[in-house]
Amino acid sequence: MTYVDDFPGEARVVRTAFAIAFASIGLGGALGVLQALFRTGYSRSLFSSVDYYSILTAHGVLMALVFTTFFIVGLFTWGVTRSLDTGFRDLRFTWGWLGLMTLGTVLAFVTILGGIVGFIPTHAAVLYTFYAPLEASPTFYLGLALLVVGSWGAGVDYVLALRDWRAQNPDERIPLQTFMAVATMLLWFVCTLGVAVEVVVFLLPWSLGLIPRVDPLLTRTLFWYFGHAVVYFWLLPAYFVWYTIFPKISGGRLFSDPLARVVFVLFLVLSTPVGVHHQYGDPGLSQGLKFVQMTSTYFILLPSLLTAFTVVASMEHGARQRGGKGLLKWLRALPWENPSFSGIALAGLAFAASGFGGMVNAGLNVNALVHNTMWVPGHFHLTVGTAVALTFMAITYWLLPQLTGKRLRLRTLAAVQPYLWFVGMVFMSNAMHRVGLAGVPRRTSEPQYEQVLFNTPIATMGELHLQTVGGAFLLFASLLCFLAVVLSTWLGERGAEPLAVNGHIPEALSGPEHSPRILDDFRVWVALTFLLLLIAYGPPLAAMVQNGLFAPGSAPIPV
Ligand code: HAS
Ligand code: CU
Repeated sequence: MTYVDDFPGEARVVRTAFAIAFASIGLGGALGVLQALFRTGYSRSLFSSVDYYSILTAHGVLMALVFTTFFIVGLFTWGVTRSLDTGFRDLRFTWGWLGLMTLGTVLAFVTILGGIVGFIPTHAAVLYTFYAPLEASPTFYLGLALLVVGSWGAGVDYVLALRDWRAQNPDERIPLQTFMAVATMLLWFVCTLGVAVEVVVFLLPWSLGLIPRVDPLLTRTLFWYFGHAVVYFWLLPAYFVWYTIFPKISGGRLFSDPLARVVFVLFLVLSTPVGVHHQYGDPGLSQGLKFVQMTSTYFILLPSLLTAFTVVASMEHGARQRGGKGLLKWLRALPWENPSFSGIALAGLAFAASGFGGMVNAGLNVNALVHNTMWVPGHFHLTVGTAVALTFMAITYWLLPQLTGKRLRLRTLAAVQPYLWFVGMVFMSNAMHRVGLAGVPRRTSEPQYEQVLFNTPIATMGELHLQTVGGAFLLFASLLCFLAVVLSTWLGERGAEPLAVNGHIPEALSGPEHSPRILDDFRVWVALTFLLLLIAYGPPLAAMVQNGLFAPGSAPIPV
């Protein structure tokens, strides 16, 4: 039986979440092309320099916050109910949180739109990293708050489903997919606390005029408490796919289930006490604090390095099952024509490169070279924009037949789509990294400061701009292919015969019985997480609050 027949109600929830995710990536992607044309100087007449910031905010919010969150709650809804083999307690609650997320998204989007069209009296040109002193209309903050609160509801649904399952299976180990979904949502609860306080206590009352001012240093620190960990809220669902589905698509089995659990626990514990690595340039924080959080940032490389070895080993196992031989020749035995496979493998390659970029960013001294330059957007278009987004698109091809009962259509388009994305992104992100090294700033509509010459060691600025725009068009073409495949499959007829899709996921080579049971005790890991947070964030936050909650006594802090 396919998933849609076993869990028709949950399948509808997943499809709705995916539909909103895909609408956002379509719209956000189109704005991305405009962004590239404007920033490179190819078409400065598209819109005004002022509108640039609203468009950039819309692009960032739609891609990084809306597309990701909706896809993730859909993916985990599928994974939890499938792996526990049980539906949610009450689907009215489920539709409630999805509705809240949708309402929040519409509110935030319309508020941003108000900055571009005259007849909506709102604005939110504050970028997707929304901290003071940039101020948006209250509805922007309210919308994002609803999006986050709605996503908490998803976490509640997963935890309740796990509880029910536990009551019936007291001695069994938590199925891996549910373990991963719950660990990720716990990380999400912990890190969104920062942004919730930032929005509810400070930004919303401030934009409503209830309090006259806020402390930019405090709100920025609360934002980055959330702003780093959120990247692992995006990455872990991709890892969920890499660990639990990708080995099967490669033709084999996961190497080690215990290691996958250890990786997710490490992310839960270590993801949040590192946010200060986004504030190395911040004069309000001490050098010692920056040094400590740099060190913990280097610890958080560990679970990704473990992942690289395990996922590639599982892939090699798959290739050898398919008859692959030799030191590297086995790579040829992999199903490169299957877009679910190629998309994830290419996403992994992009992540290997951008992980090294992350190590560069993380160095307290080297960061000064790249901070606030185009290097950083280059970094995150490879991480969230490829490792995560391409994985989500690739696995959609595998999930859609299970969610709709319909055969995947336009297979040739699907097969070329991941390659188009990868090539487009190689051009665009490579050019972004390189112009960043030459000093081109990010977050500005006027990068061509008068009398400033940006020197590129290799290639001219013109060539790099061409690569950016060419890459952006390839990415957009890839996106259109993706959307065409999804739409055509979705709108297609369901055949008379039930579709025989095999959603079964084989056991890992080394199963959960090879790991200690304490790994499944989330109470221990959440307690440890809060202990580390207290050490990492307790002293600086206490000092800021002591300095005056809303009106700091120190001199104005430059931004
Ligand atoms: Fe980052 C800035 C450091 C990972 C996203 N990052 C950003 C921003 C975003 C972002 C959005 O320390 C900008 C925020 C803004 O707007 O200002 N980042 C890191 C580090 C890591 C890292 C150390 N980032 C991510 C991930 C993201 C993401 C993941 C999204 C999903 N980042 C920074 C720093 C900054 C920063 C500073 C601030 C910069 C500044 O100055 O503003 C690490 O987690 C990376 C670890 C990764 C690895 C790679 C392992 C390789 C694997 C691939 C396996 C291969 C396979 C395929 C499976 C060690 C797992 C094989 C295929 C074959 C064919 C063989
Ligand atoms: Cu970070």
